[in-house]
Amino acid sequence: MQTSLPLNFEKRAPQKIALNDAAVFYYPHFIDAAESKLCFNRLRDETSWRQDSLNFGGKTVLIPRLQAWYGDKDAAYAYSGLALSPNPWTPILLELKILVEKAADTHFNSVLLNYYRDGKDSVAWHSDDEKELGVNPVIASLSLGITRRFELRHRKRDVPKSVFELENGSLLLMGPGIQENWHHQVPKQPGLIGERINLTFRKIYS
Ligand SMILES: O=C(O)CCC(=O)C(=O)O
Ligand SMILES: [Mn+2]
Repeated sequence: MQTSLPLNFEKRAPQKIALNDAAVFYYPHFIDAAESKLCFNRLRDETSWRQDSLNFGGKTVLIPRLQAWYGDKDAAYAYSGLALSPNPWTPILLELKILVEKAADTHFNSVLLNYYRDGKDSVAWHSDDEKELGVNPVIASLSLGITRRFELRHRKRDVPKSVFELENGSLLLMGPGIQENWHHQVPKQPGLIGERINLTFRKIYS
């Protein structure tokens, strides 16, 4: 494949996130700072961002972030009630996909991009457990831009939340147990200035 970016894959030893019923690994410097900046700028400028909305009891509410869905033609996905058909892969997304596939040791056929314009943007509590992701999916979550808080809340047990920060250039690998046993969110951080793009690489079974 022809590469358009001199991506330097810093495959450092991942940190295991201490959860006894879920496999989650964090690579703090998966992509170095200079390349993360290049990727951020290209993704911000080249992505077909959508401002989607949801209908809550007859009221239309804007989703508090921009989103985009890319992938193989047959990777159709319904996310929060939205039927998204994928845009075709772009060169930079294909490069990033190959990098994260090496770390995750699996193949992905799609990626959901979220663009958080500032601390007022967020994603609410949810788990990525839609049936088209299969049982115990592996999801690889790449973060570019400012650091945002990531919170995990147990779905079944009354245990403390697990809270950590997703830094620029980091990769969070979410494996067996995490979607089944935990919800996650990126909470609003009012007053926080700075943009972030997150990419979650997924495998959709159609
Ligand atoms: O932005 C993030 O770190 C998480 C995004 C997320 O949970 C999702 O797209 O399902
Ligand atoms: Mn999610």
